[in-house]
Amino acid sequence: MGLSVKRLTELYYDMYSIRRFEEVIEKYSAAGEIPGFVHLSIGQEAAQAGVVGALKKSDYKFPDHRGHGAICLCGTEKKLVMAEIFGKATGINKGRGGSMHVNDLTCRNMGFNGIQGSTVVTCLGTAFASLYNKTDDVTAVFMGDGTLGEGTCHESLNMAATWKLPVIYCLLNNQYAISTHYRESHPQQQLATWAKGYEVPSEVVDGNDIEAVVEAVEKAAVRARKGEGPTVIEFMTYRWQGHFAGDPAAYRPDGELEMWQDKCPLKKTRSDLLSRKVSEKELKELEDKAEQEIQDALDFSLNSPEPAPEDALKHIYADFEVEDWSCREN
Ligand SMILES: Cc1ncc(C[n+]2csc(CCOP(=O)(O)OP(=O)(O)O)c2C)c(N)n1
Ligand SMILES: [Mg+2]
Repeated sequence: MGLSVKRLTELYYDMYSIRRFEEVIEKYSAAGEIPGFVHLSIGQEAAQAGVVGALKKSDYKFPDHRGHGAICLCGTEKKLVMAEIFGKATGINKGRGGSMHVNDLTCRNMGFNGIQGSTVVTCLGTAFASLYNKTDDVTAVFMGDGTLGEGTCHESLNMAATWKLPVIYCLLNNQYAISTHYRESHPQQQLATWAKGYEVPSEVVDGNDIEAVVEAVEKAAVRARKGEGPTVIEFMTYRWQGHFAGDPAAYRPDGELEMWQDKCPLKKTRSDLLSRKVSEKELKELEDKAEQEIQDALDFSLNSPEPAPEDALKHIYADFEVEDWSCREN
């Protein structure tokens, strides 16, 4: 099938900009400018941009802890996402969320909470809401190979399959859960076969090939919107950095990183576009535009204030401030 040149070019922009976004986050994290743990998604751009790019704005997305890339593409301005990761008052969640808790319900980025396997369950709620309210919004949940070991994944797939809920399980198999290779912690050669026990269709996709990612997600979304239930898609990919920013990843065998860097999703799409007659000049202009967008996001983040100490208890609970707890004492 293949995507149009226009669409592939837009997706290349998305991938390039989230790569630059993450490189900036890596640099400032190393410099101690970003509070807390940061999990980078460099190398996984095709899976992140392809999943979000294949969905509608009103489809629910549940990013995971390694989700900056997907989060940036759900519709929130990148500068608001970056300022959030810097813990600044101007961040989309006013600096209360940080790297792992960026959410923006206006574009149905439903956020993460730091517990692996938790959103695999809570995402059933939005999927059920679509069914109950008869909308055609699907729910896409990101999960890693390691997360699949959580019992919640089985409970979730069991219920989604039984109730034919419109869920797309986006299983990003980046080979490792912290330092453990997936073949050391799962019996399957390919994790997608996990779905067979629940009679749910599943597919293994080259997660570094954006066209393959989009095609698989679109197909799963069509099924889900027709009421045919969930799909599991295993995207084979790799994170170039260690588990968290600063992890030297000493557990990886020699040459493995380089092998995956050869399969860089940006490099592949760039050369596909060149072979489809997009010029070097056009691509360079696009890349410069992305560089500028990320530079602007960085300037905004660095120049933004920290949350004020006197506001520390604000914006933590929905609809009421901590001070309002007094009303519950009676
Ligand atoms: C319930 C739970 N157990 C353990 C952790 C600690 N932890 C955070 S990320 C992670 C590994 C996740 O691996 P994977 O699902 O493959 O995602 P990846 O980090 O590779 O993107 C673990 C064990 C956690 N956050 N929650
Ligand atoms: Mg993993």
